[in-house]
Amino acid sequence: SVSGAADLIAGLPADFRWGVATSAYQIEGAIAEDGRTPSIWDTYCDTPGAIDNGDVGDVACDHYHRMPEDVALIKSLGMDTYRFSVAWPRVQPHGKGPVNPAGLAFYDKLVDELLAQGIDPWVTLYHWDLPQELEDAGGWPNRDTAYRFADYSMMVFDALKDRVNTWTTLNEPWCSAMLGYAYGAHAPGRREFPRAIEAVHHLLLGHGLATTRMREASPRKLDIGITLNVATAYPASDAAPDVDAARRADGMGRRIYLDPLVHGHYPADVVADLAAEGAELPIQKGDLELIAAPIDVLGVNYYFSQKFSGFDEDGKTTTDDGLPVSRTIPLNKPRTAMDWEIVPEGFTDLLVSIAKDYPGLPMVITENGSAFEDTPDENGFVADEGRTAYFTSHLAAVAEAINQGADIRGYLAWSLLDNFEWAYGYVKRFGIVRVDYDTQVRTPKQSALYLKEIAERHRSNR
Ligand code: GBH
Repeated sequence: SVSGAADLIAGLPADFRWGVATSAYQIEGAIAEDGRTPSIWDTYCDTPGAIDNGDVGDVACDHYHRMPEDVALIKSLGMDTYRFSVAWPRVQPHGKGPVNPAGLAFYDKLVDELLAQGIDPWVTLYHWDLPQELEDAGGWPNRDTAYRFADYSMMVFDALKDRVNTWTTLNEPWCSAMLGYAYGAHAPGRREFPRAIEAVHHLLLGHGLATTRMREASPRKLDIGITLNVATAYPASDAAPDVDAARRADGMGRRIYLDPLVHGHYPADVVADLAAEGAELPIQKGDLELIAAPIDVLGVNYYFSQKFSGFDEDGKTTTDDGLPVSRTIPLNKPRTAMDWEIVPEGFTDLLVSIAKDYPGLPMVITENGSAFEDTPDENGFVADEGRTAYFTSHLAAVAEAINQGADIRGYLAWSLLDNFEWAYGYVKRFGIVRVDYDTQVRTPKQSALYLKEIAERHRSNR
């Protein structure tokens, strides 16, 4: 129900954006068409045991062939913004060298289709699908990848800058670096902690190089930024080891990105923590100036928050390796199908803390959403109460953060469609629109109708 929506939207700015987000590999399919080469995710999907159910991205939502229908769907849901990502292996198949016009043409048509429907296109240049050839050359731990990313970014930018006003360089560099190179949970599946820290720096360097070059080539004032996955790290108690565990989690999750982006230096406490683990950020002269190139918008992706303890189950504060213990403690909240706790107050606390620590940085929520076990009726309709309630409580959390002074300019729901949920395959569904993977039929869920109504009420109020 939309009762309470009036309160919710009353405090939102008049020009607040409403939209939906997706990413290329999660929806496009068509992995070998029009000159596209494999990305690290194609390779990872072929690794036995990597993806639940043995799922792969070969077809996904078949968006590559159904793009106009999907744009019409976005329009029908009353959304004014669509955030999508561009697949690097389509645009520049070898990760270096010439542009592939056939691959670029898809995004050219997508932008035109969006503009024809009155939807503002928001381009993310990198949402995790590194060309496999660049991984073979070392991937993000290799400094050269940052320069390759900037070159690729300019190919997309030059083609679309006449029509696209809002640009995100990277989606969630934490995931690329840590899930990909430290924890082996995402492509390319490596477990090499010191290399992952090198990846962190090279991702940020790639962002800085691309931002600087795009800015120089901007035909007019464009909004350029980066999207981070960030959360609130609560200490389990006031005890010093718990407070320190929360500090370390916040350092590796939030400040290691935002401090260099906004203040031009890495946080000293995080650098010291990394040194204790035998890892170092491979900073060269001039890197930090590039990374701190001014951005116009910070994209915030929020799913949940966690509580951290510095004590293990036996009350010890040091591991066998001599490192401080870091353990997550349940907040005892209801959970989604991802087993993630539902923590809307962590969203408010996060947004308020960013506004305080990094003043003057406008934010847009570039992803927020949840997976639940969906049960379609005979028409494919899903009355997704859980997902709808999640949107309500998290929109209220955004409104509360604005009320407390945070500068938040919009909200993009994750995701338009059920899609390839990375290592979880197709089992976990984040869509506000159901996808029947046998027929590719799309059916808006209750949560989509709810967001549509909220957006329309907000628009008619202004
Ligand atoms: C987003 O990532 C992605 O941008 C999007 O593609 C994806 O579909 C969506 O979320 C839903 O998963 O327990 O150590 O992993 C969010 C990734 C998930 C990263 C939660 C941080 C918690 C820490 N985030 N994760 S850990």
